[in-house]
Amino acid sequence: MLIRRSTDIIPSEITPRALFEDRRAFLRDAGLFAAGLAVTGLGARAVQAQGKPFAGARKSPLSVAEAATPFKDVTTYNNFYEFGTGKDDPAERAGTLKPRPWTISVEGECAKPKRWDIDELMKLAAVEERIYRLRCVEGWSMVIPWNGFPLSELVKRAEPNSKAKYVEFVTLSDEKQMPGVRLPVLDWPYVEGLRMDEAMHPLALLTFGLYGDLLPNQNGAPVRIVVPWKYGFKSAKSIVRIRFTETEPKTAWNKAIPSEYGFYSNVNPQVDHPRWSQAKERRIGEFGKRATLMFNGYGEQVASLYAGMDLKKYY
Ligand SMILES: Nc1nc2c(c(=O)[nH]1)N[C@H]1C(S)=C(S)[C@@H](COP(=O)(O)O)O[C@H]1N2
Ligand SMILES: [Mo]
Repeated sequence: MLIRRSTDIIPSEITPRALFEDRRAFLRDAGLFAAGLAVTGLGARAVQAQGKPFAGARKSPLSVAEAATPFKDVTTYNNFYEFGTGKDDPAERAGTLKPRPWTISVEGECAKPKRWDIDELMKLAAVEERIYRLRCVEGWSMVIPWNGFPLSELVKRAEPNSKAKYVEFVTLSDEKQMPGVRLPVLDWPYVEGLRMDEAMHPLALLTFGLYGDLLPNQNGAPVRIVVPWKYGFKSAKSIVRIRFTETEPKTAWNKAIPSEYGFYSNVNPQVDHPRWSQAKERRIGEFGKRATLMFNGYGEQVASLYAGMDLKKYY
């Protein structure tokens, strides 16, 4: 997204990556083999308890039946500007983020505000495996097996009042842990938001993990949201505050470039970004392009949220 001219946009970064896929597949299989040996030595449950807290998570029927993007790509090709604007910056630099101890404050227009400890919050509801498409506004996509539970579970506990029309999400902004926030790339902290009915939609996921394990720092540890029918930037990482508001939250990308990034930011192949088409996307790890789907393919579930709205105006 950025502050980048359209001539700078990517494919050169992506194509060579695909050439490494074979080697990655080999390394992955080798990893599975090693895990197999560990199971014999320690017992499956011990291995699971040691490394992968969500390995046994219930598989959600809301998952897509598409091949997941390799773990390596999911965890090394990231946008997390608090750690720099390069795709490999987050994986290289997010080691300074400390995901424990961590609290997340739920506040604003509600009867039961509360500061949650992350480990207490993770036990609030059953963590599922949800395999979702993620479509970045830049024109690439992935398929990611997330671990989390519906955001609505947390929202309900707070008992939002009748003034609560929107939900705001705020990311940590600490220059000791996040070198990128020393630069005025965005007006930190990173802020995102949803309308209340969007936040209550069963697809909106409060996310603690991916691929059965706790979220890697670069993917937004220890807790983020994932809103699969919207462009990826709506899915704020490493959040410390959730606030119910009467007015539409001022989101970071909308403040930075309002003509390019609206509040809604639903994936929409018919509404182009001012600097490029949104009709197609490149699935990371694949050659060629695929058609981008309305609402990222979740139209059957979410289109009714926007009935009667002009989606060119509310981009
Ligand atoms: N706090 C914060 N959240 C963020 C971002 C960011 O820069 N900062 N980038 C967004 C963008 S543009 C995308 S595409 C997704 C990428 O998520 P992933 O790296 O887990 O695939 O995170 C989103 N959440
Ligand atoms: Mo993105």
